[in-house]
Amino acid sequence: MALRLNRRNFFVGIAAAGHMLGQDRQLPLVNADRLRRDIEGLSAFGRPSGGNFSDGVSRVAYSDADRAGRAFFMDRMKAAGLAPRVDPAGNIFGRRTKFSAPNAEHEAPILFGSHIDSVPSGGNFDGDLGSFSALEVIRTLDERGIRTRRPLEMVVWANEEGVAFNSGLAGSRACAGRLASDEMDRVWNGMKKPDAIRRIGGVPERISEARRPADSFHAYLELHIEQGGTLERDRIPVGVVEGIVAIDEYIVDVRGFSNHAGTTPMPGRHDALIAASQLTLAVNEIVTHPAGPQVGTVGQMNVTPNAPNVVPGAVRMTVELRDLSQKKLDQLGAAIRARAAAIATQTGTEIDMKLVERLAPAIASPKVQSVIEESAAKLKLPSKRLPSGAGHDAQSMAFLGPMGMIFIPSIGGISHSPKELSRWEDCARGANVLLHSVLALSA
Ligand code: HGY
Ligand code: MN
Ligand code: MN
Repeated sequence: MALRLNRRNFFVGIAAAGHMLGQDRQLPLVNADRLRRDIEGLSAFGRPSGGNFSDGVSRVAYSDADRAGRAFFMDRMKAAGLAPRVDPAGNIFGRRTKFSAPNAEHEAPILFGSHIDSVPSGGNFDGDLGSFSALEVIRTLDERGIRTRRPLEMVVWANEEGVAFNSGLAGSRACAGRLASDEMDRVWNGMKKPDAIRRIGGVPERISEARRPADSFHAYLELHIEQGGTLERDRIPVGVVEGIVAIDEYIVDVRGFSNHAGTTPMPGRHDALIAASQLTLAVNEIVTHPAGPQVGTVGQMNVTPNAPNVVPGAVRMTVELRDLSQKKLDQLGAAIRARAAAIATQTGTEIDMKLVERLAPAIASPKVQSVIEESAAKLKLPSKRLPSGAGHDAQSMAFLGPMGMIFIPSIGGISHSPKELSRWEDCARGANVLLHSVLALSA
């Protein structure tokens, strides 16, 4: 039987449905399906062969997968009418200049985006959500014919994860003028840093031109998955980031003496892996006593010669420390260094501990935090303020101007893993909060 509705009832029903969804039909909303399709499309670049979306991705910066993923992203930008610009550091920018006021092109833009490089065997939401949501915001404004009083500039940062060259936020630090003096001399997996930057369309000889002056944007916004379990535990769909932790990364070289595993008596061995193992346990003990929000991780360890019948002669390992307080990281670093010296003496090895990366903590702008909260409220979405235990390009941008971050829940608090997962409904909600925060800041 055909469902017959008279015209008036039909429109009353539609309006009620719109209102029931908790969304005023006048509010512009992103196209959730298109956002999902883009994130799923990107996930193919670096996917394990024969795998599917849930098998995660390895799209390490400067790799072939990263190059292919970036090309895919720039094609989507062009399809949306943007002209992607790759800066000398390899960051991808897209600028929207549909203004509501004359001379608006001279106003400082709203800058928003994230990254699309991943850790090895990572997930398909870390960075990808914020990057494609930035593009989706621009597409939605275009479709709704909305003009803004400021330019809007989206960005995909290069090498946020820092797996390549052991130094993260590489593209956004170049933008913020925060590159280390030896940064361009570094070699990683046999690849020189300038060659890596060229691989993604950057111009290392002109990397200083990637730098932007302070206040070159009105505000910076980044949507990101929480990568922790707070929002899921509290059943809150939107996180308003108060601040981002400081990160210290050390490379530790342990030198012992390689020898025959069968003919070298246990006493008197100079086993580099024994020393490295004791140091790994010491890091865990020092960081957890006294208990606190600080974290410490030995995530990478290379043993030389790494053969079952040879006493390890050398070990290179990383020690990564994080906390909102740089002072606390300094104290932890000193305690670990002292313990390393004692272990070296006990094991007859030499241990060098070198600080290779220091990312300063960053406080989000109170004004931008309020804008994010008000945008969530406008969309009838509960929100809560929380710190970020993960590092983000937003902490580079904090050196140039006011920044804010929007979080959505990570299922099980899992990230940097193929099991990283967020609900598509939460992705769309986060993108809508980004959309309305951009509108509020560019009004
Ligand atoms: O390691 C981090 O905190 C970020 O995901 N790059
Ligand atoms: Mn990230
Ligand atoms: Mn990450």
